[in-house]
Amino acid sequence: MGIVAAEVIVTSPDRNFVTLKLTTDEGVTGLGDATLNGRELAVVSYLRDHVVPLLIDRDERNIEDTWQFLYRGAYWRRGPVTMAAIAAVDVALWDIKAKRAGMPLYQLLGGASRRGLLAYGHASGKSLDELFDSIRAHLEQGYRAVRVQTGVPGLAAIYGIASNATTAANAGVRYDHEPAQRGALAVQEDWDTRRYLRHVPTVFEAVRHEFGPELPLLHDGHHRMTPIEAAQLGRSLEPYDLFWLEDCTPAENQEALRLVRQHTTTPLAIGEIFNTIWDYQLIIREQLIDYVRSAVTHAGGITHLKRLLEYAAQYQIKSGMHGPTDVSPVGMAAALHLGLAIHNFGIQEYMTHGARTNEVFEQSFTWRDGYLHPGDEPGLGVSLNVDEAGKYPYERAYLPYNRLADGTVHDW
Ligand code: KDG
Ligand code: MG
Repeated sequence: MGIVAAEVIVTSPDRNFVTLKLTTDEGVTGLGDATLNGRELAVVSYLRDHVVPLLIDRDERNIEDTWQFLYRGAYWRRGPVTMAAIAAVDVALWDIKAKRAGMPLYQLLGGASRRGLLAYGHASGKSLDELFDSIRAHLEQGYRAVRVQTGVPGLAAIYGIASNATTAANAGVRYDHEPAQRGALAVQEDWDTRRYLRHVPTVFEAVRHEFGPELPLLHDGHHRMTPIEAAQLGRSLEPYDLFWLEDCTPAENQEALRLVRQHTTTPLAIGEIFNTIWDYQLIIREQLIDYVRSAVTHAGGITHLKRLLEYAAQYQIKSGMHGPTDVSPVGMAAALHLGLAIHNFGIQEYMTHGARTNEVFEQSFTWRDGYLHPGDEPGLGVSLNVDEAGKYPYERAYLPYNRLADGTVHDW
């Protein structure tokens, strides 16, 4: 028994991805996603320079022990770089274990708790007409739930709007007709919370009027509001029955969510930038949120996210795993296996990867009638075509950032 090789593969077919490939002495391979959008090479170095030397000759069967060894053994704990690196090792070890067992990974996690995973896609438009077209296009593609992001009058470029090619390329919002803009420095976008707070409820009113009461609608506040502004937005959206309001306020200060919760019954989702169970400790215990947004890739892998979701389950809080295109097909596959197995699955974010990405990563998942399923191949069900990956070297790419009208940097 033992790991004989650990390779860190960086490829940029439609955007940058970092993948860890482990090989055992029996020739079994496992893949893990370590992609941290905009800071990819920091994780590459963490893995190559610090983690890989510790993996050679380790017993690949001892997943929990390896997790604890990498987490506690580093002395310096938590943080997105560390946790993405640990996640990649953890997922690769689960992939190996499931392949050796001859089972799809979800079987090792307890088997299927449902037939498939309800998924939501990203509809957006600068104007209402564009937004309606985008929602219709998503419904035609089979989506049964949509996230709604809208332009705000007076703001030239804002998060999540398809017609802004830079946002599309860098923010995980990928549209087939828009090429990735890579190699550029971080692009500035605009923000004005008062304009946004006035406009968004009018958009949801129009969307409900056009598409009726049944369609689950989601919205991402992308960390821009203060707690009292978030409370105001949650309350003003109550008539439109959102599935969730995401990242309504940055929650490094978990207690901020108390204030939001006191004022609104709009369900709250948070945590795509959190990376450990400890980031959620208070907001789960006090039931200040309804959905956990962490991705397997960014929250320490299957081992840690499963633990976190089991903690959440005690408080009737469900999963809503992050799934933009900056989570690689390997990270998505891990999410699908975990989501199929746990009892407290809520919804899965799903944006389709580009054609080149799908050539680099061969995948077994299915997408039918609005539901995802990881497939039944042994392991994760993803293989990496190393020759294809080699055609696309890393290209530096940054997320955008925000400034207010007076030039102040604002949360993006
Ligand atoms: O890398 C940043 C993106 O993953 C993020 O902007 C996407 O907020 C996002 C979402 O909800 O998918
Ligand atoms: Mg988000």
